[in-house]
Amino acid sequence: MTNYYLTSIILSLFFSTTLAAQQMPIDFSESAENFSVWGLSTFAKRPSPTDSSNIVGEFFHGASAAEQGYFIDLTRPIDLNSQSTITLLFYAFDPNTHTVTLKLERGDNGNIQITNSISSQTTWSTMSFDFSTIGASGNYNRLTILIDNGNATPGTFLIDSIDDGSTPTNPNAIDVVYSDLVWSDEFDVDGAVNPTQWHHQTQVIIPGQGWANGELQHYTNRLVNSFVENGNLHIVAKRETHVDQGLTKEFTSARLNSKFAFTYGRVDVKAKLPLGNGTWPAIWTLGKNINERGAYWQTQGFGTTSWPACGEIDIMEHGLHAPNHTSSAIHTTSSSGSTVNSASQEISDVVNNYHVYSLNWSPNQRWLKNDIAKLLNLS
Ligand SMILES: [Ca+2]
Repeated sequence: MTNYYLTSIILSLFFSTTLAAQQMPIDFSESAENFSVWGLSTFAKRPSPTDSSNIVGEFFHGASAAEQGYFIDLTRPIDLNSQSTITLLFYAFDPNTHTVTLKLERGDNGNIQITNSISSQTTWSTMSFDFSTIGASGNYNRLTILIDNGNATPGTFLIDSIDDGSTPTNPNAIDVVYSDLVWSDEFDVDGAVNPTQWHHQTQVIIPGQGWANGELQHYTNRLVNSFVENGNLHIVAKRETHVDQGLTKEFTSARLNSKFAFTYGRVDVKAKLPLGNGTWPAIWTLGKNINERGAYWQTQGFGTTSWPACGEIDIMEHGLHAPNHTSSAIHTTSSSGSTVNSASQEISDVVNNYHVYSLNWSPNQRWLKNDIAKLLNLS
């Protein structure tokens, strides 16, 4: 028999799936500062010929007049309303005059571009692109570079310090720190789980079969599977033959839904976890609108939306990876099941150590973290 302690919070949520990318200015010192290419172009990073400690971008223009170029998608858009000029450093190995086109795409307005010429053999030269000269404004999320556009002569060029004048922000900073306590359970009254705070979800969600994810257990509302003792919620998975709803299962456990829903805020859950084959403790959230049989908000008339359109934020799961690797994930219509929006991390002895597993969900961020490190942010 394994004892473990967990809670689950159900909340409403909305979703977007933009993964963290890169922000201006770009000096190629960060691993994410990579340009994507199309056509015959290639991109690489290398030391500057004039300063081996400075990493710069190497842009190769292929031997074809076919469409080719380079682009990078930005986490934080270029804002032409506050700064209209973008500068960069350009380096060529040959004495010829070259054109550099800076194109801004995926923005508030249509795509815009400025082309300038330069000859800069074996020296770094500053190029300036003033988008106010073409009356451009608004925010743009993609920066595209074309070198010698339409020219069939191959060449290798270096670029560094692409700068729109903005101040970089720490992409790992939590933008809103929530500190007003609005709901909690410290599990300080021994006995049954507080029914004003918690709903036992026991009705199988797939009639005649059971639960999703190949779960072998029945979830029950019996004290043997969930109870409060010595300041802890205990959720107990047991090997026992149990018949319910016409289904015979060889294991039992408990699944609790909070009777509290919210949009934005922070959830902290302090817990110890079980270890061993077959255990899969989870602290997770589902949209309040999920139309899942027997789920608390479904029984209250809010179930309108199927998974994954209802959204799901998994604060902590254990058992999907190596022992002591807890994971976090977000499921949306664009990525669910084996979602790409997941991360795992080894932490120390999840069985004997309490760790705090957290979600910090602001209008612009959804951070999933534990007391050791931040795991995943979808902005
Ligand atoms: Ca650099």
